Amino acid sequence: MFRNFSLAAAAALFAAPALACDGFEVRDAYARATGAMAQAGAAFMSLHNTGSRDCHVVAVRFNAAARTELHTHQEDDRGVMRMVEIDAGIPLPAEGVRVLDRGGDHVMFLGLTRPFAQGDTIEVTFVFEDGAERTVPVTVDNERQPGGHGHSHSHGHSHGKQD
Ligand SMILES: [Cu+2]
Repeated sequence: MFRNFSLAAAAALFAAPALACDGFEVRDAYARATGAMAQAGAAFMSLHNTGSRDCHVVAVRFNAAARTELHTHQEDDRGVMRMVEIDAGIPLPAEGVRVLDRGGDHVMFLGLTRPFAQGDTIEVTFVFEDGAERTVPVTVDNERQPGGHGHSHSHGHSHGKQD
């Protein structure tokens, strides 16, 4: 139903931004420091688009890291799992869910300027294709075990992992 916008309708949209990612929600988010020196960290969560329009996460920002990237794991030609940046970002179709979990997709913080202390809340900003941004609180839980989904019951809803 959105394919046949009139120019007037499009202009109205720009005048009063109806953001494509109005339905964006982050659930069951936690972050942890990684590596021996804990100079890097990662965050895991499920990303939900509860809206009726597709949206697309193109970047993430965090103000206490030198760089923040969307990562996934890929197997290299020797069978070793390595982290790689997801250049294309994360598409979230209408009513879609994308689970970021250990060993798969994650938000990567490189060059932490302060340590991730257990129980801290950090603010992570998601940037969408249309320029809109959403900042969400993420709790630091360095003790969380892989695969734990807390209370979100989000098992089995991971879509579109890159291979
Ligand atoms: Cu990573």
